[in-house]
Amino acid sequence: MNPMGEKYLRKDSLPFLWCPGCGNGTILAATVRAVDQLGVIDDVALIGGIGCSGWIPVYIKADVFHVLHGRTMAFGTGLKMSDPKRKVIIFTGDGDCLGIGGNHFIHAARRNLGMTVLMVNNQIYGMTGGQVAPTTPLAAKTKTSFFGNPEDPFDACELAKAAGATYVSRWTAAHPIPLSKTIAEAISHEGFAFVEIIAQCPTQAGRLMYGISDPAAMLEFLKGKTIPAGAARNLSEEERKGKLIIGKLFHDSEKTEFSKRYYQMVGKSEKDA
Ligand SMILES: Cc1ncc(C[n+]2csc(CCOP(=O)(O)OP(=O)(O)O)c2C)c(N)n1
Ligand code: SF4
Ligand SMILES: [Mg+2]
Repeated sequence: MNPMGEKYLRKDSLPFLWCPGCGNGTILAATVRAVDQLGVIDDVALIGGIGCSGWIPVYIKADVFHVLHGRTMAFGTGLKMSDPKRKVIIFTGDGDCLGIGGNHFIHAARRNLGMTVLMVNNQIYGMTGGQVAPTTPLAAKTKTSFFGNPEDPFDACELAKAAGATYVSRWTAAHPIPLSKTIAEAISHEGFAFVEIIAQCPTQAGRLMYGISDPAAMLEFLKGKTIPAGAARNLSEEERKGKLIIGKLFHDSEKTEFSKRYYQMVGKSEKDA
């Protein structure tokens, strides 16, 4: 095992439950590198929802909570408000975050609550067998949209920004190095930081939607759909259609983080929390 694995993985929880070539392993590695670079492993609280992606924190030696489906941000809110010094990092699937957990998500963003939300977007409900998700592309075939998905998907980054998130970024599992740097930046951001990570799910999304079950081919496919945010600014709406705009999309470092604002208003120091 490599030194990072030795240092941070719960070896008694291995092997990973993920399918071979799943993007969640890359996201776990990118998170561990970010936490190691910042030297904050003792300050983090890692919260995972229900779904394949919700298992990412379970393998990391830290304070970890594996909570109800869609309730990561509800748990994170309680945790942050009672212990504002904690660096709360949330691992949530696209279904977990935008489907059942959609309401918690928009309100945590609206409050600019200090947490890092890593939303793994594999465009499908992976763990339960490939049902349509709020991120499933229009016309895509899944187990529950056999004739094609009649719904338009959410743009999670636009939603986060509109709701009040103060740091918004999008990468894919095919960009592990910038992803790790972004996660470090998001953890260092005081307010609500949202990182959407487009990840390959060869078993469900790959097979059902794209007819690609090879993880490497799926990664190449996703990479081919990306455009860096800077370059995308010069493209027309038509040229951007169907593309994934990657990079930092929004950053406001001025707005006061919620727990700080709350403790100031009630005249208490957050140290008394
Ligand atoms: C209250 C509740 N409703 C439904 C489920 C069943 N369920 C488990 S995971 C999941 C969806 C997982 O999809 P996503 O959040 O995108 O995570 P992924 O597995 O794709 O990483 C569902 C519907 C549940 N566990 N609890
Ligand atoms: S079903 Fe998809 S997301 Fe879940 S472990 Fe398998 S490849 Fe990964
Ligand atoms: Mg999913």
